[in-house]
Amino acid sequence: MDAQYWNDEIETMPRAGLESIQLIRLQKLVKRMYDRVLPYRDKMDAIGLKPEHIKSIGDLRLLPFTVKDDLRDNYPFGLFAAPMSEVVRIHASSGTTGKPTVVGYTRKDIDLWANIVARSLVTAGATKNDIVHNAYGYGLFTGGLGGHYGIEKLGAAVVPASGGNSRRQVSLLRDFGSTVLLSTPSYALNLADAMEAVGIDPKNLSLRIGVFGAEPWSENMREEVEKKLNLKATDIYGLSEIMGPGVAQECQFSKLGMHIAEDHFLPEIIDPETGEVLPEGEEGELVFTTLTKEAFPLIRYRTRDISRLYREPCACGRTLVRMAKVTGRTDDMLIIRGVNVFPSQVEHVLMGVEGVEPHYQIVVDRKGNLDTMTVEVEVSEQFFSDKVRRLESLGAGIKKEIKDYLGVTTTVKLVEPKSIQRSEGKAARVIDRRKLS
Ligand code: DLL
Repeated sequence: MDAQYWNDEIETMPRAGLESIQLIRLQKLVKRMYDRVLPYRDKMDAIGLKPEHIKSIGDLRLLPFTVKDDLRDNYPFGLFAAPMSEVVRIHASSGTTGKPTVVGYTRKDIDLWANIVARSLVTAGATKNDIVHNAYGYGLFTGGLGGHYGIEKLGAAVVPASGGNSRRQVSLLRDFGSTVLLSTPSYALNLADAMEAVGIDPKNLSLRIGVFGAEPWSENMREEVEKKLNLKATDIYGLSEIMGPGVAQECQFSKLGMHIAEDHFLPEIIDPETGEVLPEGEEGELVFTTLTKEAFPLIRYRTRDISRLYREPCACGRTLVRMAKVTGRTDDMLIIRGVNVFPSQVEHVLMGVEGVEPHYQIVVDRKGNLDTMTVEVEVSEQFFSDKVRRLESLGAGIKKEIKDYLGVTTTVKLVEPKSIQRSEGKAARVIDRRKLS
């Protein structure tokens, strides 16, 4: 039988053992940062904190946070904790505003990352016998190369497809008999469209597992993707600042969340307003401390992602804490006439409606002093060609559902199939014209 775990000792370790490993690593990390990263040392000095004050995992909360602006202020390499002569790879995330976020890796970091992604793939149910089609973008984005090294480390065969040229990708999936697909969930849907366009039935492909992440996606979207691609869709989470893909991965048994590679990334959930650590199980902003990275370690990095942590035992036997599916970001919350709206909530409503396709966009604007929100969503071919009255009642139904669920009045625009711009990577769900003017 193929291994169920990549590293069973760590993945199933009793919590007390795991926590003592975390503490030793944390103490070493704090010392490394204090000695080598001047901006972080300044932050610690400003509150009179020395590395030797960290005596327990609970002392983590004494340490100052790191935020995105710290990275920008020290652009590009100012927070690196290793000399450039030891850095062998640089990635960057474009970000929507300002300078990109730049991250670096030593050879050991790259090896660690490959191991963690291999662990993710095994957690998703993949084995060395799989053929893995990697449609995450290759380049500065961490998805492509991060996935690539992990697939090779697992010993599976990697097809480095990157993003784009969906029809060709579909032929490759068919011809090579790929069994695992890595991509953003929105690009997976793109591939499903391309299959339909060229007349390939996913049932005739060999795909069995999807490892989808890099953007938020709802449970309803999972159902859509599973149905359209005839595979089991699992969620993978990560961010460049912490490492890239593989920070957490869903196992085959849990829809309660993704197992965090906690031996390397120590999670906390805080109140985004006050910065206080929240009680176990509560929803808030996810914060990570990297325990083992050399080139670009971070202490208490505020991800802005909203999630919660579960420590209950999992049916898969892993003792690693789980994080709930990310429901949004503290910075993607739209405030529409005073009502807080997360794009993921709109997606939740839309994906529950029959006749609606999983392609949508939220356009926010301001008329006079009033915010307006328009939800543009594609309807299925069959609905679109139907009587106008049926379309109207579909639109009115969606409007009512959104009003009931979110408490905000929207304009719903039903648009033709395939008219909303498709993504090759992360989907752009929101167009905020208020910011543009
Ligand atoms: O998106 C790394 C990655 C690549 C993860 C491939 C998974 C698969 P960044 O470009 O730095 O890194 O973007 C990180 O994307 O803070 C989240 O807001 C979002 N994100 C990543 N994974 C998920 C997920 C990569 N599974 C940002 N669910 C993060 C929801 C996700 N959001």
